[in-house]
Amino acid sequence: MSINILYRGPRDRGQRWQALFASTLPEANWENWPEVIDPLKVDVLIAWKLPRNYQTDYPNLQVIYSVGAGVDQFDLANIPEYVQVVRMLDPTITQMMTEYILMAALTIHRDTIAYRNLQNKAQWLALPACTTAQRTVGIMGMGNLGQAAAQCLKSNGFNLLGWSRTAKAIEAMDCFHGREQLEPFLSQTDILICLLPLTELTKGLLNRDILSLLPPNASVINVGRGEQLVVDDLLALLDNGHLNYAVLDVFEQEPLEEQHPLWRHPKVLITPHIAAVTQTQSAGETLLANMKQYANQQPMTGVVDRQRGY
Ligand code: NDP
Ligand code: OXD
Repeated sequence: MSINILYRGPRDRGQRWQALFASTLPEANWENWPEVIDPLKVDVLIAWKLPRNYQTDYPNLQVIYSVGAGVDQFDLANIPEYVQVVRMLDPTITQMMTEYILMAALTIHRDTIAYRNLQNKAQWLALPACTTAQRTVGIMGMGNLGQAAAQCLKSNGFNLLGWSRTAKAIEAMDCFHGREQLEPFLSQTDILICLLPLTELTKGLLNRDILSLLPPNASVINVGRGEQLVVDDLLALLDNGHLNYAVLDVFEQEPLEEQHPLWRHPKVLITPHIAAVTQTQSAGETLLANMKQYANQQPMTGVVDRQRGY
């Protein structure tokens, strides 16, 4: 069947994807927002942020496609149930996230933040060290990205634990699930990684009570969403010595305001939401494969479960 795609986002990306579709999926008509010839014909909207009045402007919309892996930037409750919400399940996003997590875990494991502080004071001081086999990494969110990160960390010698909503059996690691298994998961975790989607259940999850269940000198990596971590609680636990380091890529308010105490905290490494950045070529191919499925009336990959919210 023919499909009418409307893309909203950086123009150069839109033009590259338009050219890719023109050469490989001619039954797709591609338009770059806000230039729309017939709004009634739009059936697929591809965007990170949706245009303000999209429900009324494009009343025949069937698919909303996120250019990223997350969909929390959409107000899911206001998207009609019959509209399929799809997220970008792209191997390059997985690879970049895995690289970032390895970098962050090794930064913590080898005390890079402390050595940077010592270097700033020209101080030669060797800190106690251990091997990755003596360090346990706990991953919250054992989905697409969490499982890939676990494999990579495992191959670098770390002990691995996972925590998810439903039970999982994954080779060579212990998996926990649900609120009732959060305590045994956290109490054995030296480096906690948050890779959860943002939902009503995960908002504010990493608060003082939960983070206090980590053993003394544990550290936190947040690559999920800023709203999952209560920053004041994290700062309190870093300052009272319970937690060692934090590597943070996502924040409740982005960009992080200039005066925020996190920027200059000696136990914190900040990156500006770059753990995994959608790459135009690879994401274009992923999108194309999924749109072919849609045009052939086959199920697409990455369709969000509206009840779960991810
Ligand atoms: P998936 O949907 O594949 O996996 C989500 C995982 O989280 C699943 O294991 C799920 O459990 C678990 N989960 C969800 N809700 C809960 C809950 N209430 N309690 C316990 N576990 C829960 O997502 P991805 O791995 O693809 O992506 C995860 C998130 O990473 C994205 O939503 C996004 O927020 C973030 N992200 C950040 C990026 C960055 O640059 N910082 C880049 C890309 C993504 P179950 O398996 O049981 O369903
Ligand atoms: C994503 C992100 O969800 O970049 O893809 O955070």
